[in-house]
Amino acid sequence: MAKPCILQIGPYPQWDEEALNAFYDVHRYFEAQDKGAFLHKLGPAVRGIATRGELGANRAMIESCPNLEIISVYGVGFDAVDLAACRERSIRVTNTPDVLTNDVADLGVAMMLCHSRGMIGADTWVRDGSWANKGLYPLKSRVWGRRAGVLGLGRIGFAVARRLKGFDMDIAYSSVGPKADATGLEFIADPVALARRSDFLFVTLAASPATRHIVNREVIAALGPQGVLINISRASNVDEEALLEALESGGLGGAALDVFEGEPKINPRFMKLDNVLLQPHVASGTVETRKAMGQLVRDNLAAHFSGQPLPTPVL
Ligand code: 8YV
Repeated sequence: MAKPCILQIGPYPQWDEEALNAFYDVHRYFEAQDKGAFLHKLGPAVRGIATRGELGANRAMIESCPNLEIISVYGVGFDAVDLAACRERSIRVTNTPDVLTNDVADLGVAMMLCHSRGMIGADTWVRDGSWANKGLYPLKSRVWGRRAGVLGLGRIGFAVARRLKGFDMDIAYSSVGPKADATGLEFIADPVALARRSDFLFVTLAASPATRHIVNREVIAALGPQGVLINISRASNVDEEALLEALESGGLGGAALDVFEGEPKINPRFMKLDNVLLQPHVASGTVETRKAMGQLVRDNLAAHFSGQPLPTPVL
């Protein structure tokens, strides 16, 4: 039987490319010079799309594949997939939850520590001879025992909170409602109130049109000149213009960010700030987790094309 035709939206690690190519007739969208012409020609043959969390699949792309059956997302976030377009044609959508939770939480907590203790600057202080020539590195702020807010207590938010308990932090959270199993965590529904009582505010909620700019000017002002915002979710959850203004004016103490509007081409204003820690969307970026994500992408495709239940369906 002919291999099903798959449209691959962005690159994967080599081990995933090889495994995908073994079972599918894979066409690399990201390498096409004229993407419109490429889709116009290939579209009718495409039965599946393999994409990444931040790349998704938009309506135009979905509409140019009239025989599309499934979109398999390498990532837990599926906000970049046009779900309405998928529902209209009963196109299945899958993601890769759970396997990345602990790595994403690890990076969020590492970003808090790195930012608060000035570890990047301290590394430079050693390398550029400042330690020998200028003396002691400037003192930084402690993390343990301080107040943390977790905006969005889903799988990743829970994993962050679990880790923060180990730093004896005073933890509160905001979510769609109070969670029965959030022992020891205070529920504060209003993001502004949550930010006001937080030294560190973690943004861990799944992005959707409803959460767009949930971290707005008011939330940022409530976090204040001593507060630090840590975003390991999606850029769309934060009003980036308001964030930049607050970071530039000192209205916000600092930010540690793994996600950006228009990434990977981020706003150059971030580069001029010394109160930010910038990461290139790597929260799930370990070999172990990425291998598990790639496997799950293929498991979902394999299940679909053999008529089995999907392991991790979104739609
Ligand atoms: C990316 C992510 O998919 O899980 C998500 O939603 O954004 C990430 O894991 C990853 O960077 C691969 O592109």
